[in-house]
Amino acid sequence: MLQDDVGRAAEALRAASRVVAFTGAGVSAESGLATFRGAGGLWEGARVEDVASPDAFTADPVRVWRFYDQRRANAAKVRPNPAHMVLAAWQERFSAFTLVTQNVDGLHQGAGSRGVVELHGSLWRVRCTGCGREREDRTAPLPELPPRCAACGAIERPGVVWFGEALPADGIVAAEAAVEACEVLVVVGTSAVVYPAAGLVGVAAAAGATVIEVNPEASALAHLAGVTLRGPAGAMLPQVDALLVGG
Ligand code: BV8
Ligand code: ZN
Repeated sequence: MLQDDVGRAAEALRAASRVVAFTGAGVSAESGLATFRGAGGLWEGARVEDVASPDAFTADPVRVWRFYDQRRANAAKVRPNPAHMVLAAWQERFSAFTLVTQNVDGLHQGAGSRGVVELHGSLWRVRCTGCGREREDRTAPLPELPPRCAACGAIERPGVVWFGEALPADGIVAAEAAVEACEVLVVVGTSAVVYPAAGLVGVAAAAGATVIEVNPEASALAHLAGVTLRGPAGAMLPQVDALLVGG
């Protein structure tokens, strides 16, 4: 029964001092942002994997930028939901709390989370394909596509990690260290099919952590979860938090 699961999740968390949260697109669903695979993962009839790739960008930078400009405009219009708020509050609740996200929407930071490990980069960062200069840019929509580097004039790309690209080394090292040391890993709103990010769940489980899955559906790694909260994060996480606050 769900209430028992919420109680078991709270019990595991109450006993923990080192906690990691690992999130995917589902944590932003209740803010109004589409997920990748729930929404059929299609954009203009193409699979996201086909648009979010270096080859697609080389072939047609404007088409890829239209995809990201649309997502930036969508993300600029929405606000963090209660799931983001609880995860931000948990940085004070546990002596060691690390938030690792696959998301690029910046909503965790909008909720007050600090030191977020963004494994797949950010919609709000732009990088020059010529000189590599990286900058923060919150303009939505962008005045011209593709944007051009003020320093060298080359076209700029979204500061995200595309399929076939390496994840930021510092991010993956920090994430692996955190999941290896944690007592509880809370996996929120991810289908857990994209690697190497999804590999973090197996690392935590192998290191003996209790894995809590928060997802209305079973992810590909649901079998690793010791506790399952089969519901939307915006409802589930506040229920767990209420039991933590209640002591
Ligand atoms: C790399 C950034 C090598 C851009 C993204 C075959 C097998 C295994 C791996 C591979 C393979 N073939 C290729 C690979 C590698 C590939 C990969 O894993 N492919 C998958 C598709 C099989 N990985 C890569 O290419 C990675 N790079 O391997 O490089 C390398 C190494 C060294 C040197 C050079 C190269 C790069 C992966 C990163 C790709 N970039 N995004 C952008 O966002 O535009 S990935 C993309 O998927 C997003 O970042 C997203 O976050 C991520 C994962 O998706 P989810 O977040 O899980 O979202 P999804 O829609 O899938 O699921 C949503 C979930 O939420 C669902 O479960 C749903 O039930 C749930 N939900 C819905 N509502 C709610 C909810 N949960 C809670 N509450 C709710 N209300
Ligand atoms: Zn440049």
